[in-house]
Amino acid sequence: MVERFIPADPYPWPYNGALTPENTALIVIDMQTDFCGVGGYVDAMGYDLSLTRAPIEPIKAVLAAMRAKGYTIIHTREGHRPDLSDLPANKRWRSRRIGAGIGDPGPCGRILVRGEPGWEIIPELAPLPGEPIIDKPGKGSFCATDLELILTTRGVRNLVLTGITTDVCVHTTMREANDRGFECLLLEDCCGATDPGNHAAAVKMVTMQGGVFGSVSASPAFIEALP
Ligand code: C5J
Repeated sequence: MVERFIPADPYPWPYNGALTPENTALIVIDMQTDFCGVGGYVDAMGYDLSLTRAPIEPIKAVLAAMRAKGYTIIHTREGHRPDLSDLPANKRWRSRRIGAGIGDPGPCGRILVRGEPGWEIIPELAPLPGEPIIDKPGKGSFCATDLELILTTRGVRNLVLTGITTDVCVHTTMREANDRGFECLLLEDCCGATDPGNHAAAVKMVTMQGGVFGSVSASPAFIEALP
């Protein structure tokens, strides 16, 4: 096997140099109107949308590069069934405390409810036919989904993580994946958080302990080195 690495911090990724379109997938997490669009969940909470919109263009570039080379592309969406039977009472209660009640009506339809306009992936990063979309009720992409089954069925061992928000759904997914033995790379400019300090801290956390959850790179270096 020819070893291939992406320049990354704290180690060139993946750890074993086994990087091919067959064993590696891009995961684009929750690039939905509810998290980065006017009138969505994050907007209703009063956070700065420019922070969660910042990764759109870098993700677009990574998507194009990985699609062109035949890598697996997977999208996720956070959302709940219309009857809210998969919405924990405490999650709803907390969201209502800050004026963005999950399941309540808003300018983009019912907040974080499957099938509503706000729940859709933004048009700029729309999935192509055949790209799996994982619908998840929680923050992690492995909880109550078939993501792990899809990855193992395809022989995927390496995950490139992008999306929003860095400190919540991206981090939870990265931790879940790492605990399952997947080799993870976070692309820092392809993520965004509702607070710049939280983004920076979430990125830094990954680099501790020799790469406690994997390694960190950025889209220009990643695209340049992608085999
Ligand atoms: C949040 C997410 N922040 N996609 N969800 O509630 O990170």
